[in-house]
Amino acid sequence: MEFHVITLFPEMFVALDAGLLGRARNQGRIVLTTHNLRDHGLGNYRQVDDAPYGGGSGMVMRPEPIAAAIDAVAAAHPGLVKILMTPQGAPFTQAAARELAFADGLMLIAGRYEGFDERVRTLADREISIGDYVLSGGELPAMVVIEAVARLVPGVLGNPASLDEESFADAALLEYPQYTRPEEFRGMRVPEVLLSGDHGKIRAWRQSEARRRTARRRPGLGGAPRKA
Ligand code: 9D3
Repeated sequence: MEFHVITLFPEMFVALDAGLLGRARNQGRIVLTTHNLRDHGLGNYRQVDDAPYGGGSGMVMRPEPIAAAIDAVAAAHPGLVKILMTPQGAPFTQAAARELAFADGLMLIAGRYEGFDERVRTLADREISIGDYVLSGGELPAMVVIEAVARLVPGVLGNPASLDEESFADAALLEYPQYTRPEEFRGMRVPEVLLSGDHGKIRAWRQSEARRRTARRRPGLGGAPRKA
């Protein structure tokens, strides 16, 4: 699967050299290419932003450089799903990641400043936000989408069994509590049931812990309504 990012800060994407994704890229399972929006900037100063019509503080991304960048990437790589990263987009979820994983490739458009000229929206297939908090640009959100989608590409994740577990888990409940060695840490013991070797009992304990935790922390996430 291919990921193409249009951005003013291509250097930020070195973060994706590390870990699972770095390995998948080395194996050729995924391709990540950044495209510098500045290359399509206007005039001697390669301008990509301008003051808002109607006044107000801050700068807005002009449409022409973005359109030129999108057209250049689309001409070289046909069939990419075009995604505008914007605080006004649809909230990004695991369900959205699963949908996007079917695409042959994604084009992610990351903005800076106070946002895009409204006409830029017509150039994208969809708009995504990663949540209701204010960031300085669309780069980190684009990386979040890339990581969530890439790990669903066959062969990228080391252990495909954990994919099954999570597709079922994210539908309904939070994870049950997990423990590893040592048996006692700072006075806190591993629950006795996990040391019992009784796999029926362990399964039942994990399910009830997952339900309890979900009801307390995320009422409405498949769990019972919150208790006082
Ligand atoms: C001061 C008005 N701001 C609205 C809350 C405008 C604004 C804030 C932040 C305009 C752009 C940005 C930069 N953010 C993104 O480009 C962005 C983002 C985010 O900030 N949070 C969650 N998801 C995303 S996707 C792109």
